Amino acid sequence: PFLENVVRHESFLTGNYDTGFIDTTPELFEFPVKKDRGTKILNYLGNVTVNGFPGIGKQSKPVFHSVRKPIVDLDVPQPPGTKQILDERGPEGLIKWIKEQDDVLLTDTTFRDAHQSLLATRVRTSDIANIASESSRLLPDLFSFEMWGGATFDVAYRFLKEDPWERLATLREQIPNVLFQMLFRGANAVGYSNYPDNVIREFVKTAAESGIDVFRIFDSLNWIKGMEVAIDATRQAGKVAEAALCYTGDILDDSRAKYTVEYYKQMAKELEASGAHILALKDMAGLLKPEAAFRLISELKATVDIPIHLHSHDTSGNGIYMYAKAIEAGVDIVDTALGSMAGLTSQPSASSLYYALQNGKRQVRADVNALESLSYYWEDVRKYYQHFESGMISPHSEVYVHEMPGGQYSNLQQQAKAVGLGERWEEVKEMYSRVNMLFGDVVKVTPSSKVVGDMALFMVQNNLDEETVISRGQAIDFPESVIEFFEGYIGQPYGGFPKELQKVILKGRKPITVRPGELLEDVDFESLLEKTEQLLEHPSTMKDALAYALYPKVFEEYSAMKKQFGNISVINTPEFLFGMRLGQEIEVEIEKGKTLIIKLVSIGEPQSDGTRVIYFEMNGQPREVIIQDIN
Ligand code: 3PY
Ligand code: ZN
Repeated sequence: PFLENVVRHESFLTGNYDTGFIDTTPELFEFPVKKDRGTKILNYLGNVTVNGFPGIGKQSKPVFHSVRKPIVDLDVPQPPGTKQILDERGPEGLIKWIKEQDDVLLTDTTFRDAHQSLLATRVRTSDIANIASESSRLLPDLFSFEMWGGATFDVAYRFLKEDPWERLATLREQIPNVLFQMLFRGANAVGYSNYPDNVIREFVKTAAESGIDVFRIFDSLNWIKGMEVAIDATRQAGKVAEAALCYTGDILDDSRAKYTVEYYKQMAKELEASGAHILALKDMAGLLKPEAAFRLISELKATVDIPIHLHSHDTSGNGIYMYAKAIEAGVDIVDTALGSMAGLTSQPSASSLYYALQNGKRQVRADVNALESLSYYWEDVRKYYQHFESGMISPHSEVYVHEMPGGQYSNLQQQAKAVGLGERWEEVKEMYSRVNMLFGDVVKVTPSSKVVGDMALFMVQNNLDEETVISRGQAIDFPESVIEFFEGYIGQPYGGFPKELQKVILKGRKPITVRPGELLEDVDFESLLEKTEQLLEHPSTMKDALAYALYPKVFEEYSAMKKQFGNISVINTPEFLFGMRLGQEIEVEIEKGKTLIIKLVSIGEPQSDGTRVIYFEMNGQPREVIIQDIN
């Protein structure tokens, strides 16, 4: 294309050029962008077939049978649900409605926390979108679908190479009747450290405009100051601010005196006063025991006037028993997942809870056959992601000792393997609980849980114990996240930092005690928009700018990948993760009504430069791509 540009250039044609011609005519370097979506897709398929998918590697492709989907008449409009209540009556009207319900309401987490906790967050938009219309018709009685936020935002760009905003738009179109809920990490947004206030405000505003109704807002240290900006932004957007108390320790254990019923009641009062519409009790690790749940929910109901929404993980196997006690105590809403995506590090199962409460005083309002039929779909889809399973196959009551959040378990395990500690996983878990005590018994949830995890890996790897960390600490380079934590950049822990350890870790640096958002400069969205436009090579939006503001490097890699392979979210998951078998023929719908029929014909021998030619047929025509074999 460069030579073509030169010979077609006006200066060249008129002979009016000198040796500076190339330097002074940058347009020579603007090559026409090949809009060949088909070739890009073939490049992706060739690549993944030869080199495997990150985190899975090169595997022979499993045989997947077609997924079971419930038969639902999609021409019949969706029955109205909670979304209509919010849109017609506003947050206050919705709250009033919740309080009037006798039954316990459900949030279904299958689209977010369930796969974050079981499958390292890897479930792709296409697999959720494929069942969204059916879900909206079969589960119109839900309080909400938790379907966005937490780790899904980051993982979409980082590993799935797809745009999480498109997920939101696609699902919103298909599910117009049930509230959409997201998990928002307060001043950490959907990232791992505090961001400037204008990023938090703009994120909430844009997410609200794009379809999120309920923002579950928490702070990883239960520091209310870290939640206030997000609560305010949610209220300003006219949406539902669900502010969370993160539960840790054991209120009934006198030897764990730091986090008491009084502590949680006080925090609940403050959150109600700061404008929360709903109070969430976020039991991110599944530490809340049944009797403790009865006691805490009873006390919280007597303390605040707003509805209470309970979130938990079933790691110990006690989830249903615990929920039943919380429901007896009057909790308004609980989080469950569809059966095949429930249990273990995920949420308790909706259908199990249904049967547990059947014919009792307070029941689950849902069509249990609908729950079961959707569960079959997920049982089949889950198999695609088998390589991201944690290996946990039965309840782990040891969670009460290590206190690791459900969403962290499989992620920290991957991290341990990556640094060569796969064989010492038991030690890492034990160290995790020791680090917690070393740090002064902190709330552990993203990102504070990541800090504890990083420190645990670091100590196991370097054979350090609590004593040597302090005595030899001056000579130790601690992990970056640990330094940031002790500097106060993810907030202030309840009871303060352990002073001696803080000194050793900071080595003379001064910690902050104010809200990081007060010190961080606002970002300039204009310049971020320019930047993302350059990266994507097409007009960009506030959504792109927000993603770039949160994780610039991840967004750069995502844009580079998009340029190379185009929109790969249209490829079905089996081929996306495992590539194609020789002779296999697949369909890829690149846009509505436009389908490519792709056949893998043969894979050439590796050349001396490490490349291979991959021979395909696309819509009957022979096509070749050249792939670098990195094995
Ligand atoms: C997240 O922040 O992603 C969580 O799921 C915390 O529990
Ligand atoms: Zn959770």
